[in-house]
Amino acid sequence: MSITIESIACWLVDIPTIRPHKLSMTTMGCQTLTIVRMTCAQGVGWGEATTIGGLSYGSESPESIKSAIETYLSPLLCGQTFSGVASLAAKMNASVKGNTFAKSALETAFLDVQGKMLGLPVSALLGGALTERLPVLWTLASGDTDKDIDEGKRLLAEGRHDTFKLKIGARDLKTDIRHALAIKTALGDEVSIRVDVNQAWDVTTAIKGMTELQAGGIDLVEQPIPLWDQRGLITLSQRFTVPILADEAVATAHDGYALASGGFTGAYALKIAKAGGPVQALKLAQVAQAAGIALYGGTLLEGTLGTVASLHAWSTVTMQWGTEMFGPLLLKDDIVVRPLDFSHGQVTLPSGPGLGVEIDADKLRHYART
Ligand code: MUC
Ligand code: MG
Repeated sequence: MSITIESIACWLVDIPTIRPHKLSMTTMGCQTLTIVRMTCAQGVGWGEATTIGGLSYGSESPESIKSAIETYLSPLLCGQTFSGVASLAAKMNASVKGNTFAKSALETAFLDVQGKMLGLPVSALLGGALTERLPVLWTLASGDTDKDIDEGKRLLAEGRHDTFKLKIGARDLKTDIRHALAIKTALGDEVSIRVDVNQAWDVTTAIKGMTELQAGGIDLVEQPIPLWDQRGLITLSQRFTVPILADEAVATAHDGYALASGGFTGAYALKIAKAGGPVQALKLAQVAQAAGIALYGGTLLEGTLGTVASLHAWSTVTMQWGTEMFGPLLLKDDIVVRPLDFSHGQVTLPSGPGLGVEIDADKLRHYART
């Protein structure tokens, strides 16, 4: 049952987005996927580590992820035999601090090998899927209110999504509130609208902003203040009835425990890259469940490979706030043979051993940086 890692290859894959995607800290016109192929004595597995806007979102860039893997993690792991993800994570954590994005790609690739070897989907290795179809919202983030309304109406009419997230925080508060409430009014009462501020406000601005968003019927406010301000996030969560979704503030089970024991109420956004892989992300889910905090399946706008790795994990827990695993739909192309099935506000978890994803070697070659 043990797996011996023989070699690890890594590529930076640049894929344009279907339109500019505007967040509080950057506007994306292209997404860079860091793709990993792990060759083991027992078979080959694939993983992905993806962030947003170079170093503008998190502390690892696509280039630093590749460098951490090639310079430190690959020499550490190659030639070694592991009984499972626990010993793999222990080995990585003993010699490499942080770098959870890089570790996430490697944990994913290892799970892919293990699943293929055992003839089981990765979800089965993580406890077993509760569902094969997971809810998926869409983010309206063209940077223009009218364009966002048109896009939202089109996706509703097509039946593709019924829940939307808006990216705010780049502009002044009044403009952002006008933008969010105009979209809420245009799309109607039945449609759930959430906002993600990506840490752009201070507590004073958040109190003003959340008062108006709550009165205007916004359903969820994601990471309104900086990730370091745990006390502020707890206070806001207790002051408003509109719930707070902690994202950047909760990467690991330790963060989840600190916020919950401090009195936070609301929900946690799980992301495999923040935690160091699908198994590590589920440790945060367990802390949330123990504390009565709701869950949400988060993305860093990964391609199909990273999205599917997340879906296998998310399928094993109840996501009270659904998921945002729409990354592949924001990309003009991908590096897989079969795209995911997105329809009726949901995505289907691939079946088959491992991740259940087949890599298109020609597309990988075409989009990989040289
Ligand atoms: C984030 O902060 O949640 C998820 C969806 C989206 O549009 O951006 C990401 C990042
Ligand atoms: Mg977020």
